[in-house]
Amino acid sequence: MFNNFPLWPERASTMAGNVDALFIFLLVLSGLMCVLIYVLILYFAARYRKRPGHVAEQIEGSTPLELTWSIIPMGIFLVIFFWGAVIFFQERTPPRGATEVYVVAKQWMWKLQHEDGQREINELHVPVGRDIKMIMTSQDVIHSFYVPAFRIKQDVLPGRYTTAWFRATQPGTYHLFCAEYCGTQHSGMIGQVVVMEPAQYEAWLGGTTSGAPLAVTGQRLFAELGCSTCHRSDTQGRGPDLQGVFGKVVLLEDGRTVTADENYIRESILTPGAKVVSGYKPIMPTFQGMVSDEQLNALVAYIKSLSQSQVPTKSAAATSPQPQIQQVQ
Ligand code: HEC
Ligand SMILES: [Cu+2]
Repeated sequence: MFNNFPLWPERASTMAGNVDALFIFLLVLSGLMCVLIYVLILYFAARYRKRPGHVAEQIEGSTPLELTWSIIPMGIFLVIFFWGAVIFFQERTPPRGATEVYVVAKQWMWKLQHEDGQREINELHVPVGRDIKMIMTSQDVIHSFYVPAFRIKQDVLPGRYTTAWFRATQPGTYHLFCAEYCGTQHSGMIGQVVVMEPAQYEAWLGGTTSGAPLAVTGQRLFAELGCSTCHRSDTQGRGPDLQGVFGKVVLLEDGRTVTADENYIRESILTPGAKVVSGYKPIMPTFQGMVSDEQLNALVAYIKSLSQSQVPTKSAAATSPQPQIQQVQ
């Protein structure tokens, strides 16, 4: 609609149209209310101006009037609330089978790790039309991952994961900003998201030196750090078998339950005492300070890969039916 008129940033994700539609609705609604109020002020100022022989008359309550001005605004606000909530949940809920990219923010750069082992700095290459889920953490202070063309912005926090997702609809190069003031070079903490046609993307994947897939790096670390001495699939292990743990509900020693997501795995490695699995002794040592955020990501990716159902193969991810999100252009 406004593609050649820079009133809005480009729209390059499935979410962008939805966000803009709500934004335009709010803008038009506020504009109309503003006009209505000012027109009435002017009209009443003229209509009821001070004139000899006219005395103001106090109106003492009117139930129909009060009901009208309560119910109509409430209806309008509920529309805004539900519309906003629907978009919020769409943005919060990464579709199943999304391709995962791990993001580590630090003063002042973005480090990205692909499932297949490619690593990038301040650049993220993705194919058009595929759901991408970012699992993000910070090495130091709070940053914020902001891609205006996708209408996504998510704070990136030290010590835990936050996630965001998008599906790009237009090949091109888009700005990536840090949107949380994070120190002297904050304004320089910029990058780009390069959205490519699938064929081009395959060529890029092929032409980029990649290490082992992230889960394989994680498996190697799992052995090197000695995790495998306690976590074994035979009964000899002093720790629980991690096969199939990811995505499951875990019963804890103190009776609580917790879903084993990325944050749980991360916490289990850094602060094992925080949530002790039922039936086990809190003997697992902390690995705080011994593993970098990138290595943690690899460990998480490996533990995830042990739950096969959670890790669809590349082709399955590409062909599985995706929830269609209504797009307003
Ligand atoms: C000394 C033995 C030991 C070592 C070494 C060890 N763990 Fe553990 N781990 C345990 C025990 C015991 C538990 C269960 C009690 C608890 O939750 O603290 C556990 C729990 C876990 C859990 C939660 C499992 C669940 O079923 O919910 C994860 C994930 C985990 N460990 C990962 C790791 C990783 C990754 C490493 C290596 C970096 C590692 N562990 C090293 C003993 C160990
Ligand atoms: Cu920053």
